[in-house]
Amino acid sequence: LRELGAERLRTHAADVLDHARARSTALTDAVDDADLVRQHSRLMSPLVWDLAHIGSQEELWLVRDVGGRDPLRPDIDDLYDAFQHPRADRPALPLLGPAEARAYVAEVRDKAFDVLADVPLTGRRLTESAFAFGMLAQHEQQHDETMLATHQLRRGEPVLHAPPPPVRRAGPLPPEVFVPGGPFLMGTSTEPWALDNERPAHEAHVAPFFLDTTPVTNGAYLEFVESGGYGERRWWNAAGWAYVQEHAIGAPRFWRRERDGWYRTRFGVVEPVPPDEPVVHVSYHEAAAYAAWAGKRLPTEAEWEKAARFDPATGRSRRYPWGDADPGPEHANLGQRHLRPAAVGAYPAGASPLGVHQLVGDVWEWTSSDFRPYPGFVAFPYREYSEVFFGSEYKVLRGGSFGTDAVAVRGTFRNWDFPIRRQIFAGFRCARDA
Ligand code: AVJ
Ligand code: FE
Repeated sequence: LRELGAERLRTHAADVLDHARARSTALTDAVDDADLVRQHSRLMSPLVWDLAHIGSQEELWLVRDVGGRDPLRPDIDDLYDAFQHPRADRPALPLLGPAEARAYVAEVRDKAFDVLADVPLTGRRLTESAFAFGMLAQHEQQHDETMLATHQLRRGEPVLHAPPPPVRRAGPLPPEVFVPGGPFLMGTSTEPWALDNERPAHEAHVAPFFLDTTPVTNGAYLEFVESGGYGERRWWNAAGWAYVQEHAIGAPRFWRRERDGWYRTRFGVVEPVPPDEPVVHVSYHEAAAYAAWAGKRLPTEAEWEKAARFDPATGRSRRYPWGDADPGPEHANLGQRHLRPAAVGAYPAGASPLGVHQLVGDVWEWTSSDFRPYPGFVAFPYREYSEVFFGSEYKVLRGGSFGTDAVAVRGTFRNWDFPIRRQIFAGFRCARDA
């Protein structure tokens, strides 16, 4: 950021905020007002809540905190505080309506741009203020991914459209890649927009292991389904077994068996399950059960990160599997450019030095790790961003999905969710000890 200089930094911050807002607008303009205020699933907020929450956080963190400006709507702080109201209760709140929410986020954005134009971007303020703008762009993009997941849960005619992802370009790939044991640098102390939970950089050790070259495909997962894997107790941990029994789960979310094969619903389109695409919409428990059935296990997040970032030629950890360059369309399926994961082998330019493919983009990948702080963790700017979630309740997911924007994913980026969640764009790959 220091290298960019204050003026280019202002332009860059404005660009990523504009990019996020164009996406939020597209996701909320795609449906009518009745649909915006409806709760499509108890797991999700009405889309109109996400929209006004994006504005509310921007008001709190940029307009009031960074800018020191007067509050615009102090009366609605509580409505859009995610800790005050669980998702299931949000439709009953006296929320801003669609027109009010749109006007509110526009007004906040005007003020945030005033702040961006004035804020001193020098010395210590440079890192802190620039971070705040990057954090808000990431926050909005994370809610955009959540809104995309809400779209996937909504019933009705398709309203979102995008070109298909690239097809397989890589030649034949080995099923697994060997990852050497020993130390590597995990996390970051230098990535300017890294969130608190990605910091600080520290040495981590892994034992030598094998990692799947690509995420597990629908075709491979179907073998587990068809061989009766969901009904065999031995592949499941106690919580996972209870969960699939109670909810009568026998396949990934959004799959349905017809007389002539398996179909899935994807943003309102019903289509045959494509065998070469990474499986998506599986819980941690399903991922772990598949891995056990396959004679493997899920990778830890340290293993995932070593495979994604470690360059054996230099001993250095890269920003991304392909190097230090920001993600381009040739590297990874990100940013809702496509409305589905790409077939395995579609991104040879995005492979890591060890030859692991599609670590970034396509599907979030479940790891076996609980969400915990790195040694030396310091919460900032708020304990509520990460710290309150640390513990054994949440599992870490890595790498981002087709619905994740490039600003909100890195080789160090950590996402987390409950091990039963399936509405997120999550898949997995397997590992085994060497
Ligand atoms: C990092 C995706 C788990 O959506 O709960 C959004 C991101 N934090 N608003 C979430 C987030 C505050 C967070 N995840
Ligand atoms: Fe939020």
